[in-house]
Amino acid sequence: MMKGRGRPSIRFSLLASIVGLLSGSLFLLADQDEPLRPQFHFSPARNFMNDPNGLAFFGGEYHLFYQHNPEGDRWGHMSWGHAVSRDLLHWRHLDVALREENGIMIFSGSALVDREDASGLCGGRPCLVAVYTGFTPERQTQNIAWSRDRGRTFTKYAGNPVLDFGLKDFRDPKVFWHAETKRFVMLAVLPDEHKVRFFGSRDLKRWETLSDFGPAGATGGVWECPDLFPLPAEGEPGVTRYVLDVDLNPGGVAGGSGGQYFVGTFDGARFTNDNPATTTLWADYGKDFYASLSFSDLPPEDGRRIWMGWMGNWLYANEEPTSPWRGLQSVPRALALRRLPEGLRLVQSPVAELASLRVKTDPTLVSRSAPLPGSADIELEAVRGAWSEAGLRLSNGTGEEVVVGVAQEPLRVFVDRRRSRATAFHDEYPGRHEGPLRWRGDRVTLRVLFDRSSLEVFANDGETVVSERVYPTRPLDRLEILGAGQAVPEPARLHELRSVWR
Ligand code: DQQ
Repeated sequence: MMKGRGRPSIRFSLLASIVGLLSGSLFLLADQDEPLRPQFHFSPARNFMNDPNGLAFFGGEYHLFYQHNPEGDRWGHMSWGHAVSRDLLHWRHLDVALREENGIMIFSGSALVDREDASGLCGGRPCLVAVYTGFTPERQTQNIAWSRDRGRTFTKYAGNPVLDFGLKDFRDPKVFWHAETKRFVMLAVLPDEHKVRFFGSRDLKRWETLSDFGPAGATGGVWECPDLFPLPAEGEPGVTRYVLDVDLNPGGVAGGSGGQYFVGTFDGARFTNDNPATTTLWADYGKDFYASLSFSDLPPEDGRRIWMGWMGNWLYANEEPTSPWRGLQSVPRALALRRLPEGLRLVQSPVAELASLRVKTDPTLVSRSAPLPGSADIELEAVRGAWSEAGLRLSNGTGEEVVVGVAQEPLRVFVDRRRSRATAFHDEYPGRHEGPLRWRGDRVTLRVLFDRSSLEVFANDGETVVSERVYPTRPLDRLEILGAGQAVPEPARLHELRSVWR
């Protein structure tokens, strides 16, 4: 019986691999079903992954490139892994797009569509151009590579590097087309100087220096992985501001790696901060959200700005207790600016496409406790009252538990993962991480995405986000509402989500 079942699946895998090879893209048919493997998030089939790179939409596909070690499950031999999706949820693994070569590693960067073949590298048709940092221990330079076959293969430009100041630290180029000044703009960081440097180019090959931004905000570690994009203010027609996103390691709000952003204006050459340089704005208050990058070239009719971040932290990224892979990307998040009492602030919400993974139309209503599926989207509200903590306890009957909730005085949203894993794997991992929150009337809302070893908490429709990995030794399969009936008067709504890997 067992034998009979095994054979067709082996045959099917073989056939699928051949089809994959023939179509010019080697994709792996992995089950991706290990106990800690998230089921609606992207993770590599095997080996190490960190930052998202080159996020772009081209030829009907979302492209996700990522920092990848094709040879091992720790950081090293950095290359760009590659996957594509048609819905931002189901990803198909493709072959490594850009490999370490001649002792030069491929560090983080971006990709964009060269629509008019301004680079002359596209053969007269729109093509995908990747812009990345070439790394050697002595030098970091910016480089380009082009693909005329929808990202399946890339050719490194013969004239690389396109930017080289002989600097040891100069990296993470983000490039976009700036229509008003009719040129490409690149931003890259001078990490130790806490500066973002802007460059302009008409052909992606020759770049002139435009301006510097920084130091400002948080400077407790090196600056990495910048991004810049315009965002409309919710409910304020005609009001748009630029968001400059800069990651910081260490010195993040929860310790180690973390993401901050600035709100301001950009005239095509210079970014001007709306806030004093002493203001620090955090993109996420959890310990596992870093190097976020937004998609380039989304269709104008889509109208969204969407980013993903690496759910990891350099304090323990190489020790995460998962196998045969390490590293996770966050759920794609749609971004907006919302006017809060303190000013315009970034808000994030999981892309609407996520709802298509709901197993049933109606949510399970959880009044006190319920079984917890491995992948779930949970919504609840807490009301002001005489209580100190309310929210959700996720547990597995072994004493391992994670608490996600709201605490009063001061009002905070938190994830407490101190008791989430019986066997220690790193001193920096256990902890309780929290972000500020405000009452909206007498209520706060929580939306919690749980995915086996991942938690993303969106409070008040994304005004405060807390992203954390958890590594229970047995699946967290029980859910309890803390403060049920009083602090949380209505049942929580739980949507079970189906796997994107099967
Ligand atoms: N990771 C890359 C660098 C970047 C850092 C190397 C951020 O390009 O600065 O893997 O996580």
